Amino acid sequence: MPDTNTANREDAFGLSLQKSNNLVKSLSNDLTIDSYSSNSSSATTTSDSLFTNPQSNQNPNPNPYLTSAAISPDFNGDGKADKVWVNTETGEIKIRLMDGSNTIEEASLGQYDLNSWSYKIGDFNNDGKTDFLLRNNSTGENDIALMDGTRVSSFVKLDTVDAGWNASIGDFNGDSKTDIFWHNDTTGENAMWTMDGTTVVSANVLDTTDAGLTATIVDFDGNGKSDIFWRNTSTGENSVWFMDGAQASKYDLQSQDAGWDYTLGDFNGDYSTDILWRNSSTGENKIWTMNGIFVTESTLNTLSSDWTASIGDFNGDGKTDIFWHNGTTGENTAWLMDGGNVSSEAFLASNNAASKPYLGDYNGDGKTDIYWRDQTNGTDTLWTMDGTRASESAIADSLTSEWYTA
Ligand SMILES: [Ca+2]
Ligand SMILES: [Ca+2]
Ligand SMILES: [Ca+2]
Ligand SMILES: [Ca+2]
Repeated sequence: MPDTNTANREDAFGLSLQKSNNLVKSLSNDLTIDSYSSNSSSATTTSDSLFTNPQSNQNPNPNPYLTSAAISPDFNGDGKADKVWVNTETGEIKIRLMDGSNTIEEASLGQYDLNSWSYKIGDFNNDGKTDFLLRNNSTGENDIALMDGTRVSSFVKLDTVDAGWNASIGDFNGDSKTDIFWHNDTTGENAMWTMDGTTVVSANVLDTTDAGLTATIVDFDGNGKSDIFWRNTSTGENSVWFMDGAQASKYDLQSQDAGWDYTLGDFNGDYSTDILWRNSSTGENKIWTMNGIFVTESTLNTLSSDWTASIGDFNGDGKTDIFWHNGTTGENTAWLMDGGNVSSEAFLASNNAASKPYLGDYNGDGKTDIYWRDQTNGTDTLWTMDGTRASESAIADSLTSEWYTA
């Protein structure tokens, strides 16, 4: 799942999550607690599942991680990545439908108090058009906005979930409709809402996890049902819950010490989530190619801590590639990946070191492009990618510097 670390994006927006010790009020109906079988030997339950084909859309890239409207914003379902913008002074949220470097339509979703409201994207009704989950981290309110282009086709208030709970999106039962996983960072409590459009079909309480674990939504066995990757960022311990709806099969994974951060991708194109590990102090990089709980580790070249990795697929072969930007020198390099090996590496033109790359397929040709945001003066550019070749065009109507994007 390329660049889905929404927590980081929200921090960039100043949409910080407010933590509290409040107890959950509204999750306790329809209580189903799984029997806990730690590290049981029933691995076959996960590897036998068939891959569920996602909602087909107009983007030719074969990999659902790169084309799914639940993961990459595409509000009109034309296979071209769109953009969400947040004005940090007024709280206005705006979406722009993109066609390459051109904005074909723009609309405001209104103004929100960014101290309390945050959003996640998903596709709750599986129409191939990105929707929003809006959450107020102070009051616990939750709203779903189903989108049809720049128009909100349906807006529904869901039950309130107390502050302290964080929502993650995934598709845990493989019906291609986004579900909501809830985790309370303070108490370690977990719950899941299985969704059908704007309806909560079932609300289940899951087992409580130890404090200090971070949940990331993955699909390590590639069966089209999202799984939960748990990492203890202090001890470096890792584990996974393979999900089938609200049923969790739990396994430990090998540890990776606390100095390592991770980015998700699918480097061998088998639709199972892989992990790019980066040690930001030593600059070391490695890939875990995942097949269920089986890890194949490959060591990549070391790059100094000035370099930041982003994930895309620049040659459109369904295998995610790695784009590196040097935040000190402005240098850029792309690694085309074949599993844990770099099949092609090229230095690209340097640009403004402070510019930030936002990856998406803005022209819908199946190859990930790079939107460069210059936050200081709002002169943005698009690099249309074809493998390791980049063609630059100006974004005609860049937004002013108080606007931030994801
Ligand atoms: Ca679009
Ligand atoms: Ca939708
Ligand atoms: Ca590729
Ligand atoms: Ca493209």
